[in-house]
Amino acid sequence: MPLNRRSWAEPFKIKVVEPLRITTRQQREQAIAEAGYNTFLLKSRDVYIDLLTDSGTSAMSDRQWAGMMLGDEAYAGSENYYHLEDAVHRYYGYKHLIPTHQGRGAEHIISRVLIKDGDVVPGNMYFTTTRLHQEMAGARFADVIIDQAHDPASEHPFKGDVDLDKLEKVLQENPGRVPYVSVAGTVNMAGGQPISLANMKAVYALAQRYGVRVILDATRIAENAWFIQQREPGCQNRSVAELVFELCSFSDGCTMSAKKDPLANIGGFLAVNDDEVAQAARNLLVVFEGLQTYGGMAGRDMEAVAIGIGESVQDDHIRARIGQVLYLGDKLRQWGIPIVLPVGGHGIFLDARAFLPHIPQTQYPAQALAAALYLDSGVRSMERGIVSSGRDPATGHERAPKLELVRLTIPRRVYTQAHMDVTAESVYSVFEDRDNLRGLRMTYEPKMLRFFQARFEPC
Ligand code: PM9
Repeated sequence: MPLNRRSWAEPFKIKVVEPLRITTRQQREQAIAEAGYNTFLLKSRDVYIDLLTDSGTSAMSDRQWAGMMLGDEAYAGSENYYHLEDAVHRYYGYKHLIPTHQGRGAEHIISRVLIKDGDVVPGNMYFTTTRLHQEMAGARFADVIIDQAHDPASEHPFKGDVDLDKLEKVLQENPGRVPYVSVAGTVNMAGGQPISLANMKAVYALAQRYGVRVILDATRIAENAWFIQQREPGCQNRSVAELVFELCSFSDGCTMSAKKDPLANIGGFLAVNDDEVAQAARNLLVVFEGLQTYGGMAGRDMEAVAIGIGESVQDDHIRARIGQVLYLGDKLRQWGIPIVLPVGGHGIFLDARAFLPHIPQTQYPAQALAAALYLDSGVRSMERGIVSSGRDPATGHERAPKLELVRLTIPRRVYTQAHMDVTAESVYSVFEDRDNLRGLRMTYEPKMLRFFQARFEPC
């Protein structure tokens, strides 16, 4: 029989390996109980396949490792800072680079520079650290993402799009009180869903009409560009690098966690075009992060980020990276497991409401599902629902998001197709046993970003 199938494979081969430890069910029962049923509190040595996050967990390339040996650890004016500045100019196009230790360092600085008490920041769905820094600087976040983003079953191709009517309403109702529009590429909390190029352009034009800046969260912008190449009419023959550059051109600056797209284990930056904003940001940088030419990074880390940025926008890389996520998603979908559709860029998001309809949101179904998956196989995932959403600072009430999700996040260039198979089989096995799962009660609740350290026990 003629074989007309053509598979894709990763555009790399493996040079260094790290052994994994497989635990028994009994060991996992003890580990998750000691961790207060919070996967963030597990020890990594008790985890088999770690899908907690794609943040800082990438495998670096041989070129990045070689670059680390060229770290210029000068306090001021490190050579690697200038390499990173070149990469930021070349691939994203912004004028000023303000290096930070990671993404939230950049969010802290830009929020303090631009936000005044009582301001409103509209954005395409919140992200935990981004919104918290906006709130701590005195603003209220207003969600202006399209409604489909809140529906796990909607197959809209660009669920990260901003609803322009919602945005215009916020701009009209709050004259002089909107410091910037906060736009994210591949919206994390919506399931890694992209914003279209046309929408990004329209948001920028609308914001400009009101004299308001646009600040892009460029953390996963290369993944966003790949979806545009695949789905947006007229973009099929454009490279991911070109699309990334154009997306950034519809903003006045960006925050970046270099731990995601740029394939580094630590690092981040703020990049802006405005000279005065850059100056104010550098003034705060030296107080909270470090000198203007290293922020929070060692020279060697800046080099790894500079090289990683170039690798992150290569079409072959992104095709394989998202291809692996799609592979896992297809398997789960074929088996009837409820996941957020379409499959996003950095992971599979299980729809815990549909998975565990008998557990009310007040008993943290996504948190319970993440714990159950760990118990089944040692696969570590993350809650992205009511626990992550936290409490409204004005009322003190829990914010109950429509999306109650468990994220299986795929680190870049780390796991193989076989790891995806093992993961899918474990999800299936938990799905079969779903009627026996119980909810959780919170026994310790930290004040801020509670999902990182909260503790639970079974109801
Ligand atoms: N994201 C993630 O696992 C790391 C920890 S928060 C649970 O998804 C966006 C879109 C992110 C993000 C981090 C940050 C902050 C900003 N924007 O972690 O501070 O996904 O480098 O970046 C995490 P840093």
